[in-house]
Amino acid sequence: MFNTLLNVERAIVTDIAGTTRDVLKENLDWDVAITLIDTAGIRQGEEVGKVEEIGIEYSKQSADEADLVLFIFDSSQPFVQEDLDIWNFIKDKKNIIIANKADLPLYNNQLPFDEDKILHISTLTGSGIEELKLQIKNTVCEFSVEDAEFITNHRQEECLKRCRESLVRALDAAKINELQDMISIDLKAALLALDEITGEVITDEILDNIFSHFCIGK
Ligand SMILES: Nc1nc2c(ncn2[C@@H]2O[C@H](COP(=O)(O)OP(=O)(O)OP(=O)(O)O)[C@@H](O)[C@H]2O)c(=O)[nH]1
Ligand SMILES: [Mg+2]
Repeated sequence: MFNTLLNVERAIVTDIAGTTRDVLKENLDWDVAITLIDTAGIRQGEEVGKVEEIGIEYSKQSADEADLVLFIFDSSQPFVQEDLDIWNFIKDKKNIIIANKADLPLYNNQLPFDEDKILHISTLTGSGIEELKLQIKNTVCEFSVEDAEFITNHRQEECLKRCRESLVRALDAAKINELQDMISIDLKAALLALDEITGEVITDEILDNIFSHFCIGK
């Protein structure tokens, strides 16, 4: 699924359970910026070794931190306790329920969610993938409206404008193959402008600005 969404063979795929161990992260630019993370499947048993166990721990952390979890199960196989445990672990997070391997005969499972919530797809044939991409994009767009922190004052607006100007300069410089050092000056200026909003650097100017707007008592 990771490879299909990225359109590139990035993750190793085999028919051996426990193939993915490390956390793989890639950025997608589908009009909105998305970081896609692939992690180890969460499972138990004697065959789970030390390395996979660490991978599973990372999986749980990643699921905890993610804004959206893609819950993928194999619709051609019985939905077992292990699947149910993973579902229970993520069900309170924003999620998309994906039944993969739609190219194979459907196993008649009792599932803990409504049939109309399931998106049937096949990474093999590509069926349902466009619909999945749309759902991911729509969910992410909802976040940006619901969860966005809006700029709250004129100083922040000025910082963002300066950031934009620096980025445009950097882009123009890159287009004419300007020296990297020159481009990086503008990129750094863009970062500094953002840092003034996030509070990572405090310049004298910010302090002057704050002091000119607020009366700070002794
Ligand atoms: N028939 C069919 N096989 C698929 C499909 N998607 C994946 N597979 C096969 O399922 C197997 C497991 O795929 P992986 O992508 O490695 O699965 P995973 O969930 O990442 O597995 P782990 O990394 O081991 O946790 C491979 O043999 C794939 O070729 C599909 O849509 N249809
Ligand atoms: Mg994998």
